[in-house]
Amino acid sequence: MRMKTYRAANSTAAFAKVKADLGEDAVILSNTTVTDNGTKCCEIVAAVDSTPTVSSSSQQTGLQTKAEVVEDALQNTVGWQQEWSQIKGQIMQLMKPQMDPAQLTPKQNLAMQYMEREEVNDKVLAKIFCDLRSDKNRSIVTVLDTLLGTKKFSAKNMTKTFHAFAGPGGSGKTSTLVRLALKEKKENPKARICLATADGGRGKGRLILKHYAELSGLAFREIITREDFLHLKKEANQFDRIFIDLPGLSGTTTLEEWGALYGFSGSEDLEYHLVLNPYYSQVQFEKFLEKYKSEQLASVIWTKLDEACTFGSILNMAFASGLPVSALSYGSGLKNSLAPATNEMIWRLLFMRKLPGGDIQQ
Ligand SMILES: Nc1nc2c(ncn2[C@@H]2O[C@H](COP(=O)(O)OP(=O)(O)OP(=O)(O)O)[C@@H](O)[C@H]2O)c(=O)[nH]1
Ligand SMILES: [Mg+2]
Repeated sequence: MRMKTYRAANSTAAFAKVKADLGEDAVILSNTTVTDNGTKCCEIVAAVDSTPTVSSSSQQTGLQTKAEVVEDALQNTVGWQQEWSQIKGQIMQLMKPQMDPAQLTPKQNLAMQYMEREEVNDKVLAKIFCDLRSDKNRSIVTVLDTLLGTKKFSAKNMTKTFHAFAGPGGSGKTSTLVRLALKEKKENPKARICLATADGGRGKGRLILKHYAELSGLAFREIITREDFLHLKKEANQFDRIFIDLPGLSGTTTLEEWGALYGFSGSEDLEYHLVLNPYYSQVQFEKFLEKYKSEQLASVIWTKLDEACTFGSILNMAFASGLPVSALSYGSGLKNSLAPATNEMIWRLLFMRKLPGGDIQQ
């Protein structure tokens, strides 16, 4: 067993070093906050089985031969998941010719065309088609209501104390958190709200949170390591709600791994909200489903609706994940740019491209 110590600004950055150096099989032995030259930082001790995994030639030269590169790639990518996804794709191709428009009423066909225009994927289209075909009088909205749920992001609906905002880099996590916190403070000035950042490595997000916390009389905390989170948990009874800003997770790091590193996993009073934009590709959405899957994931928040051309991904994601949509954001400013989600808002987006603020998206 090989043991090494890593230091970085926070656990996310230290963990990235561990992975880059020791690989995916590294085990974290300790994760603590230490002081280095007067600045708080994270120290991780990690270990890995010392059996070499690469050939001796590549160990000596630090380079892999062509054959080794191909071997590595094949080993890592051809998993059963990919095969299954290919099989599903082929089934969908076989299904398509059977989705005969003659089996639907003209109104139902028109609704199907709208869904295709919005880039609703084949799996969802097949489900909608089958449901409509079984009942000529059935309206598309009643079918869509079974595929997508909403849960308005509000103090009443979101009863947990800790709400952490996860998602790809730049998706709008920090802005969403600030908007939701300010909205709650406005609705209930007595609410004891804390803004916490676990994204210390990226200066901008941290400064924005600190700024708005100071400006609006909210508490501010920094989570550099697991110890800081444990400490925040201990003082949680001072707050009605704690909003936590997470970093965009790089490379192969998953939310579950990240959550385990910081002690979020298994915290019953904590839930995650996944912040996404509608214009990622289908392949990216499939990756995100894997990367961000967690039993603590409670909702999806869609941002940058004002920058999207189609909105089918909202339905695709709801169908694939089973998660409700909790909020919609449609502008870069912090004011008048976010609405707690309702089904009607999403149907207006899909059929009329009408944003929650009332503008029509071209
Ligand atoms: N047009 C538009 N811009 C938005 C929206 N939401 C956020 N933004 C902008 O998107 C940019 C990134 O937003 P952030 O909130 O910093 O995103 P983030 O996910 O925290 O980014 P990282 O912390 O870097 O991963 C900022 O310039 C925001 O103003 C939106 O609904 N519409
Ligand atoms: Mg951020």
